[in-house]
Amino acid sequence: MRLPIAYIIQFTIIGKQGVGKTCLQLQFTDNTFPTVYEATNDIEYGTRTITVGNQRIKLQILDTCLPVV
Ligand SMILES: Nc1nc2c(ncn2[C@@H]2O[C@H](COP(=O)(O)OP(=O)(O)OP(=O)(O)O)[C@@H](O)[C@H]2O)c(=O)[nH]1
Ligand SMILES: [Mg+2]
Repeated sequence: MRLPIAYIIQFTIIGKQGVGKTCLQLQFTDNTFPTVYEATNDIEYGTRTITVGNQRIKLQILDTCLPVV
């Protein structure tokens, strides 16, 4: 039987434009690397569930275009 999700942890990736935020997110959640650069205009969202010990943890990753000051 599949273990229930014990925790949900949300991460927000921020950083200057073009530093690789979207690539980092897609590599982590989809195991893909975009071949064409396309600037993020809003917020993208991906998830990945990992198991630590006997607990399943869902990681929610938000990819943003928030300005960094
Ligand atoms: N060499 C190298 N290039 C990378 C890496 N990660 C991303 N890039 C390249 O950097 C460029 C920008 O990547 P994105 O992931 O779209 O960057 P971003 O921070 O999401 O950009 P914005 O959405 O415009 O803020 C792309 O041309 C990627 O191919 C890396 O680890 N190494
Ligand atoms: Mg982006």
